Amino acid sequence: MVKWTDQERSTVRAVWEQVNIDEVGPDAFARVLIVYPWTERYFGSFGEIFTASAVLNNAKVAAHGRLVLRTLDASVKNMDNIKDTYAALSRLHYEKLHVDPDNFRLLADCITIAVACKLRSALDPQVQATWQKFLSAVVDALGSQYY
Ligand code: HNI
Repeated sequence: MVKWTDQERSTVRAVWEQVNIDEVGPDAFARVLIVYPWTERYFGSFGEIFTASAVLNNAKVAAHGRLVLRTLDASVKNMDNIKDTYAALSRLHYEKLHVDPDNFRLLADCITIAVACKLRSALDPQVQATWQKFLSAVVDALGSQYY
């Protein structure tokens, strides 16, 4: 289990309070599809997502980005039990969606970049380090049911 200091807990909460899910979710998810185009292969049902502008204008991409970010709320509220919080989601991505777990880290990095674009100097290096420790715990939890 990941250990958190009080300072880390309050930093993660403070970052999360400033995250607008409706902006950061679509931005982060569009980034992962554009920057790492092989991730498009999992989203055959989303229609045309083969150019950057198609990705940025696709309503299903935006909706999925919001959905992914909303899911993060559960782990911000449950920092001592992130693994259990995501156990079912990990199984779904492994057994049904067959998502390569390396992609979780790529999306986590795109979430950090999207957050940085919004928070700017408030995401100073120390805050970024704590935020990325949190997302690493999420990434580990999402990979925890892969065998
Ligand atoms: Ni992911 C569906 C959460 C990363 C591919 N994903 C979901 C759902 C949630 C979710 C919630 C909806 C589940 C349901 O229908 O019950 N995904 C998350 C989270 C992360 C993540 C929290 C990382 C932070 N998913 C990824 C990545 C990929 C991915 C990196 C592939 C590159 N996810 C999918 C696919 C689906 C999905 C594919 C099904 C989409 C659909 O609607 O068809």
